[in-house]
Amino acid sequence: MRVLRFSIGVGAVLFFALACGGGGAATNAPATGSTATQLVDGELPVTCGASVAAAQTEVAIANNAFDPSSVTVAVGAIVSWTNNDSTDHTVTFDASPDCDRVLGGESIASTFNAAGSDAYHCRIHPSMTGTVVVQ
Ligand SMILES: [Cu+2]
Repeated sequence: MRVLRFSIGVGAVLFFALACGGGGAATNAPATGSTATQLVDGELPVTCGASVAAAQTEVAIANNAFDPSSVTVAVGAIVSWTNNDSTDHTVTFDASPDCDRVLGGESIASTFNAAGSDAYHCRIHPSMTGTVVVQ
């Protein structure tokens, strides 16, 4: 604490800030076993490029439509999209990111990092829309 005592006023403010910071960190510590729902700094609510095999929820793409058009998943869940059409489609989130093309006959998957409602569409066929509700 000697370093902080260059001025009584500044020292008191620093001491107050340190005391508050320590108390806040302790109170805000997540309960044991709970799932973290806060995004890491700079992390998007959706991350593209997850393992299709690891997906817990599957959305089919057929006849220029997402089926089902709305799914509800838990925070941290992986959702896959399988394109059963012969034409390409995209899974593009309205807010971001754009998870790019799903070639005909292929699959992609994304991870949902935060609670909320993530609307998406196909960039090539704007009438194709869907929503992932994350709880
Ligand atoms: Cu499309």
